[in-house]
Amino acid sequence: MKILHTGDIHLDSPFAGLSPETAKKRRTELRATFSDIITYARTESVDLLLIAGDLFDKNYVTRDTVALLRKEFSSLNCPVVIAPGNHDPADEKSIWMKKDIFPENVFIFRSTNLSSFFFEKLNCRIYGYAFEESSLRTCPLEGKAVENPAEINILCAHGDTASPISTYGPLPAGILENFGADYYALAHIHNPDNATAALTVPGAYCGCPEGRDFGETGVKGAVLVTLDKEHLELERIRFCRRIYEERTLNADGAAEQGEILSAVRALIQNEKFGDDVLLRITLQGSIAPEFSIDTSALTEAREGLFHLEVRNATTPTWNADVLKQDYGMRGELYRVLLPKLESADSMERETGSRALRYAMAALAGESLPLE
Ligand SMILES: [Mn+2]
Repeated sequence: MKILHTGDIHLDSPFAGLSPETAKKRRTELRATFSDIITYARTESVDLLLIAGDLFDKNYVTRDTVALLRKEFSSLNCPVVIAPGNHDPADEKSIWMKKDIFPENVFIFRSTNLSSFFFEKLNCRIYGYAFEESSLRTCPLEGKAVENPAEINILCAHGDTASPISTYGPLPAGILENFGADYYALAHIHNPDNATAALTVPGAYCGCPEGRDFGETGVKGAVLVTLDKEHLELERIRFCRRIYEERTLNADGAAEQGEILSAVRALIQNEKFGDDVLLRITLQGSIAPEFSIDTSALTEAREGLFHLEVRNATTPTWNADVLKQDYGMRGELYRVLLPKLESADSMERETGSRALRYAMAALAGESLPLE
């Protein structure tokens, strides 16, 4: 049988950090990506669609989104199983508790207690549970095992394998192993590769189908699972329309805006980034203190990209002799910090130079990322 395993879709996400127009565009694209997932499930004739939580970003859902879900789920010939997560918990007010919203092929877990749906034609039982609020401190699988090992047993759940004391539905390895499912369809960790590789049971984190900020870089999608009692095959399918990428650029010794602009352009060209990319470039290295980089002007190198932002994390190089004789604010700062800068204690020297970097950046109207 074939299963499409998705989750962490976060419909109606705010896409903070983008301009209001771009954010609106991204919200529309995210819906289109969700529709692509449904279309894929239909055209590939999957037997089951699993949504392992966080279908919505917040537990209030726009009318358009509800209409979209009804339309898309109705278009499928297969069951859809949903296990609400920490962002869209099954509390009393949630859409999950309303009657007559979803078509008959949609099966929803509504309690933190483990339960299951059995699909006879597939000889397959889907176990799962719901978050009932934005946190879940216990593991609903604890002390449990599948009822009938002869069936194909699958867990569809939102949870955290990273820590046994997680407040997002801890899923300790031992408990998963003892449960004995043939596949664990998990969601919650948006960058799924490491968490999936660390699993000691057959399963995967699906990851989010669209990155939503620079914490969610790289290609995103869902997992196509082909399985029977003896075989399990996983394939990651790309669904994302856009990709977040981060790069650093060494601006050491740069003396003018044009140099940095060229370097930014070259980086974009070398990486062959296209209009599906949202790129953040962080400038590093030391530059002359009198040169103040205009990061917003650098975004003119954006052409061809969907979005470009440049962060300035360079540090100014100071000429101590000049600073000593500077009777302005910079020189005064230097003289105040001098005992620290020349201290025999290396910690003191470090504190002094860090204070000087921040202060110099502040005087230049820039902010340095906190160290
Ligand atoms: Mn999520």
